[in-house]
Amino acid sequence: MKEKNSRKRWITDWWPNRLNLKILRQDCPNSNPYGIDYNYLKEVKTLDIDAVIKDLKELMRKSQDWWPADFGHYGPLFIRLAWHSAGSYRMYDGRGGAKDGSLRFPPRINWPDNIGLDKALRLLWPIKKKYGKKLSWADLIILAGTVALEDMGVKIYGFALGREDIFEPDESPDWGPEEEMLTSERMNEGLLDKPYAATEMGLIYVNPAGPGGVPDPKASAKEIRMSFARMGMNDEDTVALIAGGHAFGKCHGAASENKLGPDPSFSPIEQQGLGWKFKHKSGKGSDTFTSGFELTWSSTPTRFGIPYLKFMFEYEWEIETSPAGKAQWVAKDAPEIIPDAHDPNKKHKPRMLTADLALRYDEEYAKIARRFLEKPEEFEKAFAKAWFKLTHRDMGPKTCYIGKYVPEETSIWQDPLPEKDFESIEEKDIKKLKEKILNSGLNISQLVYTAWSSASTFRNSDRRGGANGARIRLYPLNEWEVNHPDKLSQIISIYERIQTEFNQEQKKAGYKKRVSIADLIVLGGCGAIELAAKKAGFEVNVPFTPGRVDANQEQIEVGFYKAIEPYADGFRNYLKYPERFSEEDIYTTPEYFLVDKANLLTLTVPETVILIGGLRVLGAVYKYQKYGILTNKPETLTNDFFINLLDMGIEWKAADDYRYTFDGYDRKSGELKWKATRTDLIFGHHDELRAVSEVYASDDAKEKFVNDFIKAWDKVMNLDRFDLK
Ligand code: HEB
Repeated sequence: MKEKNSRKRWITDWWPNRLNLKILRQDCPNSNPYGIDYNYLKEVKTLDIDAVIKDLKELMRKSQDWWPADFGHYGPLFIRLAWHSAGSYRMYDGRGGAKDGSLRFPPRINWPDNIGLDKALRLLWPIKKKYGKKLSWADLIILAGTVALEDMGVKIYGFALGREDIFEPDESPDWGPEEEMLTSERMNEGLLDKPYAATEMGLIYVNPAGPGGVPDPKASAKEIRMSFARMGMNDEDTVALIAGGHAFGKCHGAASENKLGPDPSFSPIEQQGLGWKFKHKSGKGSDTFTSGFELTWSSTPTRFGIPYLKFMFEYEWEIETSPAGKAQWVAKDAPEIIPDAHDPNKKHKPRMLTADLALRYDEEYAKIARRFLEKPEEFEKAFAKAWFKLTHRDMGPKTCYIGKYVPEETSIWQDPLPEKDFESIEEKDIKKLKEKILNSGLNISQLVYTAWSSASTFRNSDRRGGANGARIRLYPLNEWEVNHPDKLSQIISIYERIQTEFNQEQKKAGYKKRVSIADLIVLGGCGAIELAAKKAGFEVNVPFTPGRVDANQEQIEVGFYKAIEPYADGFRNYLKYPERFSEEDIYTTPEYFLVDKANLLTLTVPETVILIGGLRVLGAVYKYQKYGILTNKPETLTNDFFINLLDMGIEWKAADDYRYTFDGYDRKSGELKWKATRTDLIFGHHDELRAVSEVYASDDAKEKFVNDFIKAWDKVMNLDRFDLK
């Protein structure tokens, strides 16, 4: 069976090292059954959320025979569903998370950590069915978990709608190098490789049984701290989340894992997408296998409270083996005070996972946990707030939140911006300001590079960054190596001078129009491109939409922006560690990082090609080095990059030991003509990228090149303009 199914059929099976561009054509409009006119954000605004909440509360307490509810309440299962939907978020690339409902698809639906969540989704189906296009799975999953918390006694901090579903797997995240589930090859000297946050393949965060299955609570604490930090959670958030989450529900491990069927994708067709059929007695209710642990933490598993924390510190803990053979901890000398999930006449002792005991045996965690135990209101508040962050942190700025339960308060991780208390500049101001910028002594390369650097901090994965706010001028983005920290402040001070002049003029005249640095940075790029097009013989207008505001330093989440400093950016021909990638490992090559970045910028294959070709001839490359500037007329918007790249008169040779930089020689004269990196040459090497490059290198494409470049540029400049959408 295995052999038959492993037949090589796809191009990626035969040529696994070929750069895969698939992630640049995900979610194409024709895979969404609602069609291109469908606007989820508009639909969900008309949703009666209180009706959904009422339905959810009823559904949670109505046990279904096909999958009976533990303790008569599906709440704990729905909380775990929401947590596993949100919890795969990692801050380095903002991927994972809850915002698109991708938990419904492989790989996530098949992860061993998500066993049982296939059932949770099916339990919610009647509600999804009832509200159809007005309520996405992505929103429903988080709402279900949040309503479950409320129904079981948590005072909720807030909830926002606005997560739009995808209809195919999101293949953009690099989930790890391992070929087997529940293995780990991602740790180096005690640190997780970037961008991962989970310690093993197929886990949301850490192994519940301790690192590599070794039941050592202190070592588990270390893993938890590293792992949760990569989701942007500090110690207090982390303790609150774990103690709050495990106030509810139970672990399932009634019998040996040997009896567990395959995951949903590997399951037989008649199971209709449900996986992990458990061939032990009834296979459901008290005969369930989800994790292999068999325990309930709290004496009130469907009521929020502190029993979890109380028992943790009250009892001494002893290792035992679950019926499924996994190591877990039981409270020594404790009475049987824990209810059974299905038999009212049965009672159990308190039990814990190794990862739970991290909260007791790690000094820092224990301090927080003891404080929560003494001050339950503080605990509840911290939990509710951390839950809100967990479940909303990939949605972007508050302008993306919808519904009546959006909290008033603003959080730093929402990339807050000041209120716009002025009028935007108009056509005639734009013209004047553009001229001023072009006469300020800054050249085309600098203007384009700075605008691109500002706007391309955006990433669609968690909708953070972007040109609005002009964060690039604030710490720590102003110290990112790729942003030219030594030159950037001079450029910004020129913009500040222009800004002051304009705004003072306006003020004096009694007008309310103001211009932001954020707008000027983008405008400078647009003006420079118009000038470069003119030099190439084309009078064009580069669209510019004003209205951006400037963030202040207090609005910057410094730790986050420090952590996400880019180490590779093909659009600017930047690579921090050329020595670290290997041609053998496609997921570490500069060209892979380029595609990865293009995906975060929501670019298509043609847009990626055209932007590279344009940025290179404009000279907007890291440190304004020669790499990729395949033209004799730099700062002129020609299609020279493509013409010279595809020129058969040039022979390319590796110029360093890492094979990152290359020299292009004239075949006849042997003269060195060009310098380039892998992120340039990939456009001639890769068949699909070459096919698009050919279009733009053609004699009939000079004008098309200019127009298409401007269109793609405009798209990037406005990626974060949620205020306009
Ligand atoms: Fe949890 C459950 C682990 C965190 C919430 N968890 C569970 C389990 C396990 C775990 C193993 C069991 C599963 C079954 O079913 O069997 N967790 C864990 C870990 C961690 C966690 C390792 C890290 C440290 N959780 C968490 C959080 C939350 C949670 C954060 C939220 C907030 N969980 C939860 C719940 C549950 C669990 C609710 C129950 C479910 C039921 O009942 O169904």
